[in-house]
Amino acid sequence: MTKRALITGVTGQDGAYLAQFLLKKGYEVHGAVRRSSHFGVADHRLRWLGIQRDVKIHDANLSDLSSLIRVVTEVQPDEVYNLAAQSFVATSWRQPILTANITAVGVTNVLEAIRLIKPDARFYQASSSEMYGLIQQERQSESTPFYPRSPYAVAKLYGHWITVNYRESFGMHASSGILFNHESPLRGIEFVTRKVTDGVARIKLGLAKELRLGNIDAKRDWGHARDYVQAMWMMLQQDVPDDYVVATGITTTVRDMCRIAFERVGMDMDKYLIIDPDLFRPSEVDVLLGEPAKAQKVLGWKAETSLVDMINEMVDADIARLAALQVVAEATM
Ligand code: G4F
Repeated sequence: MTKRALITGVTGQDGAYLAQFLLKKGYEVHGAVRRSSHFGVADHRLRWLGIQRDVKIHDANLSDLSSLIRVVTEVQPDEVYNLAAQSFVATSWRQPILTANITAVGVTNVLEAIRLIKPDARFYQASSSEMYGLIQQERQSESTPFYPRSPYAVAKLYGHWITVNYRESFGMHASSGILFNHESPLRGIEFVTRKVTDGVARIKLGLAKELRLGNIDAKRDWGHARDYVQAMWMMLQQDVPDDYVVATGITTTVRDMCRIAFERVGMDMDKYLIIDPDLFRPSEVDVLLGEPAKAQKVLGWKAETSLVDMINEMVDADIARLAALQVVAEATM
């Protein structure tokens, strides 16, 4: 029997990689997508991976329970992956209520739709290492206490605990993946790795003269999104639902990540990097470092891609993308 998966946030970085991974496994893949007047733009990641015709798109919104009930009724999924969120930390201070409605309460809406219509469906919640915030242990594992530092992290913490609660209250197969930062050429331009690789590519091609960043002393545990979506699927293949940290176990400063990107194109970072105080956050998560031992032991999962390989892949992709745009612009002049 062909398995059916429903992915909220299928047009995002993780949604696109997960859809590709599940299609390769023979799944029928459905995506719940918030209606937008920009859909031709919104599905660009599915197009990049060449799977836009293979994913069945449904119109739904995480803040509208009735739309989720309709989609779950139509799809009758075996597995539901809740990846949709207002996921940019910096925006969460400017739109805290929207962030709470989507990133926190939206999780309950998805869980309710499943509980009412297809209670045997397996559920994955995209939890976040941002929940550790002001870290309480040097390496963060499933048992490390949380201390969120942004409206986004507070909302994610709600989503995490409501997932645990539905598992314990209703016996649902609901798992939460506490994913540390994960990036790729499909990462949104607002996140620091992609901002850096796009910026370096622009400087290399003569399209920009500088790169402005905020707190480059922050440290993150960065892995590749393509590796991380596999852990999501592995969680839902377990007999018993549970929570898992997904990380590389290595932490690096934004400064050093940036240096790797400049080194890829043979340029000196110090000539182009400008620190902009406006890009600092009201409260910062200074350092994150994951302990992925449980995921490795129980799921057999391990991060495969090094930070250097990932940043090189991203810089190369941004150079290719921008060079192609330049060719089109010149041809139409
Ligand atoms: O790339 P970031 O915006 O990612 P952040 O805030 O760590 O959150 C990401 O990872 C989380 C998992 O831990 C996800 F839950 C979340 O949805 C998102 O995917 O920023 C990383 C660090 C921060 O410390 C930030 O202050 O980079 C620092 N930074 C310095 N200059 C910058 C910049 N971040 C951005 N976005 N832009 C800058 O110019």
